[in-house]
Amino acid sequence: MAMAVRRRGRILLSVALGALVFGVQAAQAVEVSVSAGVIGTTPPGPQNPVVEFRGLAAPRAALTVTRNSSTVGQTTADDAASFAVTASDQSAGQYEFVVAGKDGDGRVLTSVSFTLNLTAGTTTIVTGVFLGPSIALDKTTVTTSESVSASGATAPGSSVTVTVTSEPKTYTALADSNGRWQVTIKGADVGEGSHNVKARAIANGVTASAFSASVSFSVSAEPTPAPSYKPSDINQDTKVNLIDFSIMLFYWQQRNPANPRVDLNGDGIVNIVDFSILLYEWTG
Ligand SMILES: [Ca+2]
Ligand SMILES: [Ca+2]
Repeated sequence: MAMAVRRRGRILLSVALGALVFGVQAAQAVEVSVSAGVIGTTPPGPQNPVVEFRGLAAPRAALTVTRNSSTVGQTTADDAASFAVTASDQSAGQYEFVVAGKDGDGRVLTSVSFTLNLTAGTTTIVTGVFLGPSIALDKTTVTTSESVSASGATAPGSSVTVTVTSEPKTYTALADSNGRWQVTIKGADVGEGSHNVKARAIANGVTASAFSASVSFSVSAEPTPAPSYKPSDINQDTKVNLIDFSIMLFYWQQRNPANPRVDLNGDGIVNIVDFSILLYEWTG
């Protein structure tokens, strides 16, 4: 593949020496392949090697490139989430580069890292860099009748797959023109327990992002409503019958009975008034 590169005011016709494949060391050890062209230079000389990272993040994402943990480049992605950032002030050698970023709302995008062996006088272009989507949940605990909303940002138009890894269950969404995506996870669909959620995006049908961070929520059983009993159902077996009547007799004419439920009208004494209420609610 022949390509022209403008560098230091000259146009150099250069030849990519073939697509090299670098493994991406994302936080979740995701394998995302990217291709990089190593461009030959003329004339050879002791010039510093140059490395450029090109890819996608989220619209207006703030991006930082570190080389062995020192910041060597910063840029802001455009409205289409594209970015390109170059590091040139290094001597030849092997370095770990990390491309990190935050979306337009300041939420963390998953960084991607590359270990590159740079040769003097060369330009290495790493393409297809795609930071993982940002992700957040609107709740961390729900019942089986409730839902959790997972949302975040990535490249506009991307297809986003959200996986509840603990179930497993997947949901899909399309990132809108602002890169925002959202899915609703029903508690009943994933069941009771603790669940982990992560997302990844595919742009243009081919370029896969790193995985997002993993976030978690838990689903609990719907609380059972307290059963209601008629006041005369003294033993609370849902019936008003001879059993309740016999309990009442046990406390007959007592003031402030040890079992306060027997004093149906709450007037401090168990008597004929309570008995008439019991008869009124009699179920047999
Ligand atoms: Ca009863
Ligand atoms: Ca009474």
